[in-house]
Parts: sequence; structure tokens; C-alpha cells
Amino acid sequence: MNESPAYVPPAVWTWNKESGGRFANINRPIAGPTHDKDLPVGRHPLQLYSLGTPNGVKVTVMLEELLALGHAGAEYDAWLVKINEGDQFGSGFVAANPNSKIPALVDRSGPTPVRVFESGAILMHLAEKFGAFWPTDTAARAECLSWLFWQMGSAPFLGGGFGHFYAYAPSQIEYAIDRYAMEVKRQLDVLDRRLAESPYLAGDDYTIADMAVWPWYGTLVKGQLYEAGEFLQVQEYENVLRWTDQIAQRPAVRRGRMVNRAWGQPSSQLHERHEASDFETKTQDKLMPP
Ligand SMILES: N[C@@H](CCC(=O)N[C@@H](CS)C(=O)NCC(=O)O)C(=O)O
Repeated sequence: MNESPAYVPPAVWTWNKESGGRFANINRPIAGPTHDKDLPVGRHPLQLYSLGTPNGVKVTVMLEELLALGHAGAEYDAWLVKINEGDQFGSGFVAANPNSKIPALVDRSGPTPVRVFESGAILMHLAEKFGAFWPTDTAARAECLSWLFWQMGSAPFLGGGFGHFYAYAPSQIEYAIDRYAMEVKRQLDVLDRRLAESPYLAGDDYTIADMAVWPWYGTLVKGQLYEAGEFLQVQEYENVLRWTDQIAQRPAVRRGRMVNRAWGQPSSQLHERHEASDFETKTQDKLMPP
């Protein structure tokens, strides 16, 4: 084992030093705003404040899917929230999401703006509002919700557990990496067995459950998350790979992945999305040619 010398916790934990590791600068033990800043508001019914991480992509994929189905009421403005710079602690953002995490949605289609935070709640709000991407049949609806909430409970072990200790922590702790690698491989096996018996997570149809799970586990199984493909031997999960590739081909998914993305190929980054035509004219390669 390669842990650092034994740490004996004091009687009372105090916040007296930076914890180290990536993102340490935005971690703090208190909630609430750090500064006054209103959120911008565009002209569409739905205002999204987000970033193109897996949690953000769930929602932009859903919105693009709804628009592809012809739901004009799903038109949206997507604003970029730079979490590395602390935008999530601005007063306007905290009013939209007291938990200070992307994504946050403000639905302005009615007389009073409605805030929705937590990606799963946003997906359900949109599915219910438009009557799309979740089954009407009771048994299939239950299956859809089960996998949706499976994602909400499981992904923190992947991101906050495995990803943190494998890729972001200031030192690599064998115990922590072992614990979370085991859990993530177990989760991949859960998905693989389900997708061996069913084309999509909830059954025959693509639903918000797939939209929630795909950005995390689809990216992982393609070796694109935490550079952990070889370590976790992701190629073993053949059914997850089949499902991942199938979803990746959907035009709405291709568009949704680009929205609020602020890294990678400039042509894949659409920092803000206000019109459908922005995909053709406002990607970073067009805004900032070399
Ligand atoms: N359970 C939340 C998780 C959201 C979340 O963790 N968002 C991250 C980015 S992927 C974030 O905003 N982090 C900023 C912070 O922790 O200060 C959801 O599903 O919406």
C-alpha cells in the first residue's frame, strides 16, 4: 500500500488549508453566493445555465431531441457557466440552484419563472412538459425512472469516487482507487447485463434514462473519461459499447454534445447556443479562426 503517513482526524474538522488536487480552488464547506451577479436572460422560453460536462450534456441532448421531434416550445438559450472561475457562486445562479452546480434550468414559458435544478429533475420536468422520451405505460415508466435514479445514485461513485482518486487527487491512494475501481466495474457490469437483454435501458425505446446514463458511462466505456479505458478494461462491456455507439449517431446527440462545451476541437465547441443556426456559425473555429 502506498498511503501517506497515518492521518489522525482531530476532534473537530476545520477548513484551514487547501485540500490540493484539481478543482480544489472551488471546493468550500459552505453554501450560498460569494458575489452578486444576475443571470442573463435570452428570448426563448427555456433558459439553461450549464457547462458541457456529462451532467450538462444530459440536458442539452434532451432539448435538442425535443426540438428534433418538432417541439418548438423547447427552444432554449444555453448560457455558459465557468465553474472553474466560480460562476456557480454568483447570486443569480444560486437563486436558480441553491446547490451551486450545473445544470440549472429556468422555465419561463408560464406567467412565473420556474427554476429546476438537478439534471434528473430537469429531464423529468421536460419529459412531462412535452410528453416525450418517457413511456406512458406504467411498467415501462417504472423501468425508465429506475434507471434514471440509478444514474443519480451511481455516477457520484464514478465521478466523485473513482475519477477523483484516479485522476484528480494530489496523490494516488491504492485503497481509494481499488474501492472505486471495483464499484465502477460492478456498475458497468450492471449496465452490460441490462443492455444484453434490452436495446435501451427502459426497454425498446430511447428515453431520458439513456440520456442520463450515456454521457457518463458511454464516455467511460469509450475510454474518454479520466483516461481510464485500459485500467478498467472497458472493452469487456460489449453491450454498453453497442448502446453507446448507437446513441452517439443520433443527430440531436451530436448537437447536444457541442452545447456549452469549452474544451476539445474548436469545431466541437459551441459555448453558447441561442439559435439552431449557431451550430453552423458560432462554434469556436468560426468565432476564433486560427
Ligand atoms: N447531481 C447533480 C450533479 C451536478 C454536478 O456535480 N455538477 C458539477 C459539474 S459536472 C458542478 O457544477 N460542479 C461545480 C462545483 O461543485 O462547484 C446533477 O445531476 O445535476
